[in-house]
Amino acid sequence: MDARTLYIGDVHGCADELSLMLEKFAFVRGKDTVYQTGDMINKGPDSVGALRIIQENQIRCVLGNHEMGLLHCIHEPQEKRTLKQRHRIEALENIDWVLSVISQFPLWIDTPHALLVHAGLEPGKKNLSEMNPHILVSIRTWDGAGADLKSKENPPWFECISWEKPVVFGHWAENGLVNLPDFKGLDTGCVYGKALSAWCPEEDRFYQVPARKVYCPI
Ligand SMILES: [Mn+2]
Repeated sequence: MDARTLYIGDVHGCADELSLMLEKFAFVRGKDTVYQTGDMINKGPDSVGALRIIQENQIRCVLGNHEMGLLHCIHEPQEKRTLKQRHRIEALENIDWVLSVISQFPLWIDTPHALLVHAGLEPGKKNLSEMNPHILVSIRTWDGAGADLKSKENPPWFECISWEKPVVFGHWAENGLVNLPDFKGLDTGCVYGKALSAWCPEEDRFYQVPARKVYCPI
């Protein structure tokens, strides 16, 4: 079989499902190329285990809002962290190693078949380097200004921009799988008990692994 590519959606510590996904795809290490949409950590059962799988298999991830949030709050004085932030940091054994891994994640990866970004692109901008990093990791809908990134009153961001190649993204579990010719949305809420999803461009096929359980309430 020829070398293939796989883009995997938001993992949130669902290490078992990530392993099963590589099996289901029949991933060949050193031959196939695997990318991931970011939000590898938090909410789920085994963020460190999931990151180990990423490293062992040379999977390339982009930065999600959860990685960006951790990298930001780790530099804040302890007393400035919220209770939720403190709990999430405590849940990550081997925090220094986690930080060293996620600090390598870029905001986007321009891959041969698609542009990979965590949440989406900023409408109205032509160059990625001009786009607001907060928007790249957080956008769901577009209000015309970027003040509100999730109101359902506004259209999805991908109805407000065109790009020269398909865009692969995650971050919007509630919206589920997006399968438009130019936009592939892969967050299908594995950590909420739904499924881990992935897309192979050579086959134009989706792969899914059902969640073993509800790890986190919606
Ligand atoms: Mn996210």
